[in-house]
Amino acid sequence: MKPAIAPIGLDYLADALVVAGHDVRLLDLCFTNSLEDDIAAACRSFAPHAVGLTVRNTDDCYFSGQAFFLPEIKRIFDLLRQHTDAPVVLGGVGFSIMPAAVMGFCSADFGIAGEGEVAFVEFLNSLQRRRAWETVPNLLFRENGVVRQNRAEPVDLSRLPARRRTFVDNRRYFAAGGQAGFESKRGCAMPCVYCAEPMAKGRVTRLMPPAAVAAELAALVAQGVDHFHTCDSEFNLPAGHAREVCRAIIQAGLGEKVRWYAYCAPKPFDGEMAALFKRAGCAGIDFGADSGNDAMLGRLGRPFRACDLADTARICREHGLRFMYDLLLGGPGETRESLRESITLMRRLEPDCVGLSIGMRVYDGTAAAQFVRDEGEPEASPNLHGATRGNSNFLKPVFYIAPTLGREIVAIVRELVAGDTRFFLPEVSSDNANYNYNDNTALVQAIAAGARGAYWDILNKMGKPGTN
Ligand code: B12
Repeated sequence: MKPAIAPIGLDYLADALVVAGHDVRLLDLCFTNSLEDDIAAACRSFAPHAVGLTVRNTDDCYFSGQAFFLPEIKRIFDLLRQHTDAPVVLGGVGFSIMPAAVMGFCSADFGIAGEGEVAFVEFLNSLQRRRAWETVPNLLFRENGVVRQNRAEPVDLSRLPARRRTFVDNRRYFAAGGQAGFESKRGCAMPCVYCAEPMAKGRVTRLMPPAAVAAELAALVAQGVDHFHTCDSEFNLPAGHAREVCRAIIQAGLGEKVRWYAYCAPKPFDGEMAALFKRAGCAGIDFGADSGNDAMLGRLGRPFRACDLADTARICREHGLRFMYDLLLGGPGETRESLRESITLMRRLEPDCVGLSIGMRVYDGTAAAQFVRDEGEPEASPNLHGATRGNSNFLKPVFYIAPTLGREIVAIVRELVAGDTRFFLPEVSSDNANYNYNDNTALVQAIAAGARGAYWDILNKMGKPGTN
């Protein structure tokens, strides 16, 4: 994927494994020239007792891209199998959204769904001591050919070892990707009907101690990295913790040294929070707005309304925070009128830019998947687009678009946007300056030339949104 995003899941995992006494090597295939050579060399020189393989993304979740990455990941998995007899364990957020289906696709024997810090250590310990692994939390394994999944055990983040973040070459990723990630919590209890994150991260929110978040940022600053993006589902939920994290960053003297961007829910958000964000180095916010139509917001399970979006715009402007809205267009009940309402509201609120995602990526286990199945046989549904055949578990990218709009939605949205350059249109342009952050040439070039920060802000400053 380009720009290259550092695999912080592996950085965190490696720290936990080392503290537990394991000898760890990271084989980072992101910048490889030959998968086969690098895998063969690593298996030969290190001779691992186990291999963990992270699956961050199964696909790009982008209607006009529909890139599906699992075939390439399966190739990596197969190469590992060729070069080592050690068990290969799948993990990562993409894996954790649909663990049994990804295990099936890769013909894998083991997987760990959700957080790896405790479960992977327990799995390795049981291998080492030749104990049975059947009780390891979060583990998926095969029994008589059938995939079994153990209970999930949420990790108490305050008990994790300090995050030193030294396994990944964060400096190199920063040069190629223009930002690094950090987490302040895990889990999301929001009821958004389409979202897979509660399945992958759990519905119970668990918090990192604020001082530990600041210490992690300081460790990255020492590595020459000073632009960040939050890796929480929503940074401002719960609001009290977001404030505490900001205070810890300020107290650590980092507020002037770092610039960070956050995914935030439009509510709760107030002037006090915005002021703290700003003092702690926040450079911009991406609000998951989804729609400007209240009925659509209700159907999507969002607990705020269009008037709350107006508040976020005013507050961000008052506090000098750059901001954007992400819209998810085409969900159940969407009409030309609700589309018009959303685009008109965006124009009126004048954010720095607006991201347009067309079609709702359907994930098994979500309320949206249930809704799609209730409408009838998914394979025969005229409202599903993308991989509709032989994809009953929705593993391959498949998108729902409301029946009154269908594929015409792209043209309708383009017409409504009417050349307003603040909008990222949902299509791919000739120089690839689009809202898909996968394989985005314009972004890669801008970062190589020194641009840093959230991708929407980099594209925005280049004057790229909506130019296609
Ligand atoms: C922040 C974020 C971004 C930021 C990244 C900023 C940064 N510098 O890191 C930005 C905005 C750039 C981004 C972009 C994209 N993103 Co994004 N992103 C996220 C988000 C919110 C956090 C990811 C993260 O780092 N989490 C924190 C780490 C610590 O967690 P983790 O990786 O899951 O690792 C833990 C476990 O999974 C496990 N684990 C991990 N690896 C392994 C390996 C083994 C062996 C084991 C045992 C365990 C294990 O242990 C780790 C520690 O507990 C996730 C959703 C989420 N809540 O996680 C979406 C998410 C990963 N993104 C997603 C997508 C689709 C994208 C894009 C492709 C979108 C697009 N088309 O533009 C791009 C890709 C960009 C690129 N070039 O790589 C999807 C992937 C869905 C899927 N089906 O694969 C997600 C899940 C969002 C969603 N709900 O749809 N993203």
